[in-house]
Amino acid sequence: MMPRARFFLFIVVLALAACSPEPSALEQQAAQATASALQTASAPTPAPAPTATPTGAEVALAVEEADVAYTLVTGGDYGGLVFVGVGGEIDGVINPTLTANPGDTVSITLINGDGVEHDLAIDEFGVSTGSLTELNQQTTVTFTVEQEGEYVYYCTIPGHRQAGMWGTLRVGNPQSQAAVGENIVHHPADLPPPIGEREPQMVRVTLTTQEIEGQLADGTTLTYFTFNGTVPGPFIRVRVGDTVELHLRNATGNTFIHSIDLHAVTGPGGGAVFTQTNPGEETFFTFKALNPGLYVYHCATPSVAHHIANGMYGLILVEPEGGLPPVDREFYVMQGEIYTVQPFGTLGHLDFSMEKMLAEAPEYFVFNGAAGALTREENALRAKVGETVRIFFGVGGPNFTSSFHVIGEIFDRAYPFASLTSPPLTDVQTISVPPGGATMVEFKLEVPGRYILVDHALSRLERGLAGYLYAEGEENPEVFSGQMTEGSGH
Ligand SMILES: [Cu+2]
Repeated sequence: MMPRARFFLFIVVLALAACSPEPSALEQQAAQATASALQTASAPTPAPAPTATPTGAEVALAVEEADVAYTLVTGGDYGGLVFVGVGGEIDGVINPTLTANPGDTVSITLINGDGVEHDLAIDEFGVSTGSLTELNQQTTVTFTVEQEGEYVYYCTIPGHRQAGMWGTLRVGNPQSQAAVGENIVHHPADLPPPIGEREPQMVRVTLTTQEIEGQLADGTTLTYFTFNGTVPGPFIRVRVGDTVELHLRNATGNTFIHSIDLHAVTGPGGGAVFTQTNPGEETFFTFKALNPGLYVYHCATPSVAHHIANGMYGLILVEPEGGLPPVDREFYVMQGEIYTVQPFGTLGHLDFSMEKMLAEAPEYFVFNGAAGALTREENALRAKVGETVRIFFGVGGPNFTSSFHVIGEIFDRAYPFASLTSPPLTDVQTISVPPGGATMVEFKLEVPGRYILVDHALSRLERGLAGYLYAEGEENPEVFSGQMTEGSGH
């Protein structure tokens, strides 16, 4: 269950909740702010509260009854888009981590320290201070925390959170909630070598569907459905004219029926009609690969979107006669969404949410199965300056189109919809890839450094969707140079 505040109140404080014997500059500023607030009596617009407007006595009671009380000032002496702690252990700390125990009543007083419009919200508790627009204006929110976890407090004014106005409210010892699962990330460099020149032949492919408690994020697990234990499943590579005998095993001990629909197949259901497979059983069918291209495959057992969202997708490449032009590096990346009952960032085992899937409101977006999977040292894409790179990119979905982009690079060649028999587009920044679709992009690395794979619908970056491509080699100042200043970097 999502943690919920039992209640919250909007109040203007009459006194500072946090004090130390020697008042700091920030505390003095806060005291002035209090006086100012009393003089002008300019109470901020209250958000809907479960109770009537509190009286002065109720306000005093709420602060007094708070088990923990914190004061934050926006910007303050430090300037910039940050919260700064006032008083006690957080005095002067930028975006301090606030702590509380489960069951505590927490009060947070927010002071406008820079005269710029700000607020403070914590989504999981329904907490919002409302806008503070004037210098020294202040307000206090009081709420109760129940479930252990780490929650983000932030300013909801557009751009402010991204610029740094956020911090953590830690309730209890959330690490005790952390869960460890299996690594389900398909390594982006793990794909078979090119086929190139050969005659068509018979190819046997065996896939095993596995239901796995896998690592979705640090401390967070999910019951994945997979082909061969990874997301995406194996990269299947055949040649046009090949006849493929595809075997599907559903691992013993699984709970669900699984199947496979390959978009490279000509025939009803793409194979799904022959492969609805019970746990512990095996099915097979054969198909002739008539059309070259890069195709998505996925489980096609109802609810199909559920099976896809939980990880059941992959790519099959049908090489054209003579193969693809040679490149130095090939990579395999797929995008998907994950729908969980618990909000993004919750530790522990997360449950699949049918409701959020039907509403198309995912909590996570992932490349190769897990939040930030391809930003990790062990999974990042790696190449050298001077090399040509090819990315086979597909969208499992089930629902969201990707605006695939590599920050800092331009696709020299992009194959829209992964049509490999049409001439590629050249010099492309971003390519649209629909669910159940794919693309092939190629580029040469001219400049060393870290490039970032994204969906340029960049809100998804904050829900786990990013990958790194490292290019090693000599600097190339003719193409790219500049002076690094403090705070720059990407
Ligand atoms: Cu399935």
